Amino acid sequence: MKMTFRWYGEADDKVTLEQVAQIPGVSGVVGCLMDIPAGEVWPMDRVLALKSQVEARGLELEVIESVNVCDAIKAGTADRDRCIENYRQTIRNLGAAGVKVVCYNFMPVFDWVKSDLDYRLPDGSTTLAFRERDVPGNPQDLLRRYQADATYELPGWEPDRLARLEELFELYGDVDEDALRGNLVYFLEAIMPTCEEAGVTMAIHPDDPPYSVFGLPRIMSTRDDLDWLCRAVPSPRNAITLCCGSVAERPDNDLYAIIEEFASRGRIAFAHVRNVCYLPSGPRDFYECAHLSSEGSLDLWRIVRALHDNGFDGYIRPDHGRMIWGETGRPGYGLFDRALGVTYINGLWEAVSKDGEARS
Ligand code: DNO
Repeated sequence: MKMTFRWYGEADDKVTLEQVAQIPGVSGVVGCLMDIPAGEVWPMDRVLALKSQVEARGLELEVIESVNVCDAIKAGTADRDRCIENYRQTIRNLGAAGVKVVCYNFMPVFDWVKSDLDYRLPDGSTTLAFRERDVPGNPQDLLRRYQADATYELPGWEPDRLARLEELFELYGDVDEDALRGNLVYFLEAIMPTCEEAGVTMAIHPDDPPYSVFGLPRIMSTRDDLDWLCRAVPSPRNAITLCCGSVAERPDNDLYAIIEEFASRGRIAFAHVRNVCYLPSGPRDFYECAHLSSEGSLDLWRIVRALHDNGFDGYIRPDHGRMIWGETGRPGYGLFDRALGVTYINGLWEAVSKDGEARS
């Protein structure tokens, strides 16, 4: 297991590489090039510049989150083959720079959806939350809310792309779940030979939340969806980002069983480890609490044990943190609470590994 920390780049992150390097037990950053539009090639010189910046701090750049898949590929429009060719070139460039895992998602139009970016907890910290009754019926309203709240561009909510929201919804007009599945398989089959040559594993992020929002199809929400994907494209380069929060946002998903199954099948390349706290206001309502089990609804010890005991040897990162100790920045991605998350997860990992050794 390698512990990593998501970092958006010098121009896009308040957190510095020096700060990341000072968190104990972090081997590398999960990097990205925020300014390259989905569908375009990540130029080799930019990738190498990022790599040397990260390595100069003694960190590795082995995971990228995300190389976003453009809407032409997701919706299967005439332009998709050109975009897929660009995606292939990006994979070659990343592989040549030593990147091992690329996280991506296949959610139409929006990436994650939350109703609140600064839900206030009794201790004064703020966090992301999802309260169904507070998600506006019109996605434009949600977009406006996000734009008013956020000083930093939110991942997956690129303003230039979302300025064309109506056009995007039209693009997906005829795309139902089956068509979306077909487009995902088309994309993966086209890039797998390149991934195999470049030594890069694609790790799909589950839907967040794991059900349809705004009437758009979603196909990576349940255990059966993950199983379907692994069978449809059997290459070991086709894998999963097991995002505990996203999976558990749907209480009928058996998170621990899903981790056990897909870790033992060798299909989890990357794990986003976090807790959520279900809210009594609705069956799907929750907020993102501190990582500690006692703070929320998930058992982080069981999560870490399920990964460890089923042979997981990929990358972990702590997931969204609260804003604590007066910190401001990109919602979910401050330094302090995520650093606490790293330390806690590393502690659990040490405990389960040493327990395992002591037993054997
Ligand atoms: C949110 C993240 C997602 C994730 C993408 C992967 O904070 O978990 O934006 O990075 O879905 O493509």
